[in-house]
Amino acid sequence: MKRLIALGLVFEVAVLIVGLTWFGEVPPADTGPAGPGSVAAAADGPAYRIYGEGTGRIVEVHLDAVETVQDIAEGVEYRVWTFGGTAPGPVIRVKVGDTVRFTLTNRSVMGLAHSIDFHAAETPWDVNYQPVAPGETLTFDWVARFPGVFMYHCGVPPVLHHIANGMYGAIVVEPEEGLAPAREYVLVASELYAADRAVDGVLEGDVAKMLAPRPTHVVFDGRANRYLDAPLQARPNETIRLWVVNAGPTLSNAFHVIGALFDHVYASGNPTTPLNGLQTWNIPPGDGAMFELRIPAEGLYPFVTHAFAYTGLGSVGVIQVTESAPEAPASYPVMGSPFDGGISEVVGTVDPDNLPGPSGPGGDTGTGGGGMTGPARPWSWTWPSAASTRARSR
Ligand SMILES: [Cu+2]
Repeated sequence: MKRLIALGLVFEVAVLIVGLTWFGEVPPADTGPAGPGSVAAAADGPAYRIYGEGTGRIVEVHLDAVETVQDIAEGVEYRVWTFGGTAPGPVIRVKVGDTVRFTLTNRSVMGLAHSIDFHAAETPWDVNYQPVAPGETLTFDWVARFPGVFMYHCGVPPVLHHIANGMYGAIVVEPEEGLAPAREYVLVASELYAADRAVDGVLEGDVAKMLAPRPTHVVFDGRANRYLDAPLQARPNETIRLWVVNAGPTLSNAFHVIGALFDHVYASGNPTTPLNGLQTWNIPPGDGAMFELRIPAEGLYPFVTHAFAYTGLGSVGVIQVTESAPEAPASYPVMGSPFDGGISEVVGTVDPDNLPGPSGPGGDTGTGGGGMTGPARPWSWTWPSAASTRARSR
């Protein structure tokens, strides 16, 4: 009899459990579309994305595609193809739910078609990521639905040439509710493939080296050892947040800080994907990651790609931890300079009055590989904000 009662109790408990499971509260689905701006919250954490048309806040972003000359190393002038006159292009910052009203104007002086591809966007490639002819403008809207740090780049074939020559940048999409305050920097890793000989003091891209791949420079923010010469600063024990994009075009970046560990690494920079206590994180070309670290002691902490065949080609910078570091910015610009980690507003836009005319025939039409090496170009000008106009002796 006792056994029967015990069995009955077990049965009732089992029914109760099944009932609770069956009729209990179902966590919100995170795999399907819902109403405008709805949040796909994980059962026990923040949203990794939103659906719908966002908050309605519109952020206008206008980039000009233009070729110019940039110092990619001490005394090395290189013909960069750019968004906004710099390689990388400006650091863009928006929030989840923002509508990015994007305009691309192609001010190519080499007669090249250019295009845009935002890794942060969901938008049809066959409509919005298509080549834009010189002199033409393309505008489209997209909603930032995923937080993180994302590459943007030109996608005109051969894409290898357009990315290798500098047509990329980073966009940070912060969660709508923001993140805890931190000292933030945005870094874009890439490699360059300069020809052996300069034309009129300027090196152009070498397609054979791109294909090998045999980079001549591996850099953060468009210049070898940029932050060795001008270290990123931070104070002891404050949270340093590094948003890092690897533009490639081909190499991975084994991101590592010498003398420190990462408190957290967020794949693709998505704040809902934390990993704790890591030493090195590999960022493939076309991806990004966000790193948070707190360094207790004053000193110099180099950040490198730990793929050491490439480190010496310029892929090293320094975080200088010092009590005397200036206070971290309270906010960061929507369009930030790529040459200081995105902390100051980008200065100026491409001035059409300073642009020379088209270079005539021989440019890359977007379907072939021309226009990168060959005879001297019939123009001579530099983007006003270029770090230097120093000519390379040859
Ligand atoms: Cu392009």
